[in-house]
Amino acid sequence: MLENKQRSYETAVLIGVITREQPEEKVREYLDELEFLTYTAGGEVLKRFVQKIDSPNAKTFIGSGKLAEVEAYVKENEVGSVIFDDELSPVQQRNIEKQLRCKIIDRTGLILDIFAQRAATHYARTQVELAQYEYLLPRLTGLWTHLERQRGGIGMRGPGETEIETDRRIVRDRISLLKKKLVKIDKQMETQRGNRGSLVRVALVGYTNVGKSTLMNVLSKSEVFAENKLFATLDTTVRKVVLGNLPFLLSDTVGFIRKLPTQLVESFKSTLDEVREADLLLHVVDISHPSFEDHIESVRQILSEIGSADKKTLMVFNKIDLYEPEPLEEDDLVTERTSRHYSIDEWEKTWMKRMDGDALFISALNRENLEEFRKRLYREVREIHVTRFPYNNFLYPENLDQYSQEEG
Ligand SMILES: Nc1nc2c(ncn2[C@@H]2O[C@H](COP(=O)(O)OP(=O)(O)OP(=O)(O)O)[C@@H](O)[C@H]2O)c(=O)[nH]1
Ligand SMILES: [Mg+2]
Repeated sequence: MLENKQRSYETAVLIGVITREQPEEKVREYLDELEFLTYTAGGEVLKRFVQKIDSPNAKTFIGSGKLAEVEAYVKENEVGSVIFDDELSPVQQRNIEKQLRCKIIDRTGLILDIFAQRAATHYARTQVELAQYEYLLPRLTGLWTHLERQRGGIGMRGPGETEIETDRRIVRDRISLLKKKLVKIDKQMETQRGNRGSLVRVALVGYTNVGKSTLMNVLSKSEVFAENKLFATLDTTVRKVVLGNLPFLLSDTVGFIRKLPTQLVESFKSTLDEVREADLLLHVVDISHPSFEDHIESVRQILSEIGSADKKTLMVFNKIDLYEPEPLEEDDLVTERTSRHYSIDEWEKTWMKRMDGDALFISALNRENLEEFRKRLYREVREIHVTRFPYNNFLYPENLDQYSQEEG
């Protein structure tokens, strides 16, 4: 479970539920994201099952009729895993597993699995391993009760309980060992960050796959790994960037996602410290994504969880090259015109207007509007820089243009 192994391709079905809080349209978007996560984890989705329920069934999450339907499909198509968009309780997971006889994975488990696959450095691996064990611990009881029932109580109860206690103890020991290891690495990282002096620090934050690493590469002319899968970046990369002759540090870090497992937020403490200690955040948004407003909300929520909600932030709306409003014919009087039909100009006049020039629209890939973005970033960094080094204020002109004129 804790190995960083390459998976071979695997078949999966997805399960989502429509409730009062999650209307059908939202569920469709959530399942789109879950399918992307599954693909990132090395799976192929054969089918989606959606059920409308008032509240989840305590024993099996979805109703028994729906579960029977899933069961028939799983048997017929030799499905490898059934993936739920919502978090399952250990009891639900066990019951469903017993009936379907294949792997049952929930959203948290899937995200942890991707993190495990992607963790490349010792540090990231330690962080993910800790999160995985914390996810596993409450589920150990469940696993054992399940076996106990299968084998019958008599004669099993004694050793059974000992065994589960032993398992739990091993996991707890491992957790505390990993925590100690992380404290040690965190200290080293802290020292490293301390050694960087008082240069202005800028951090790229945003939902996963929005183009943070691509923007980092464009700005710093470096080669950070970027690809069209989720969580391409797990480790933080820090680069020194010079705009005009103004130097600052830019960091690229792990992407956020809706319902990012709390175990991960905690164990990625040091990675997220980079964000916490930044002077300025660049919140990158994929404006071509239909749920980009929800993504902004998820990111803001995580930022406030790590105590960084009030930081100075520039909103960078990326992928404008891909942005396409939904078409609406002029003679179509039936369809209501919603934000899905907005052009980028119209978007700029919505709540984005209140951001007072703190919203920028770019394409990192096609290098569109990058000059404007650089200038805005320069102004922002300069402002922080001159409060820190007032005596060499004169070195940095108010406008980045003055450099290009000199250079030109
Ligand atoms: N069309 C288009 N694609 C872009 C743009 N910027 C980035 N991409 C693509 O979007 C995908 C994700 O880019 P990354 O830079 O890896 O995104 P990230 O935010 O670092 O993602 P994680 O590290 O996974 O959180 C890649 O396939 C990029 O080529 C853009 O402006 N336009
Ligand atoms: Mg990245």
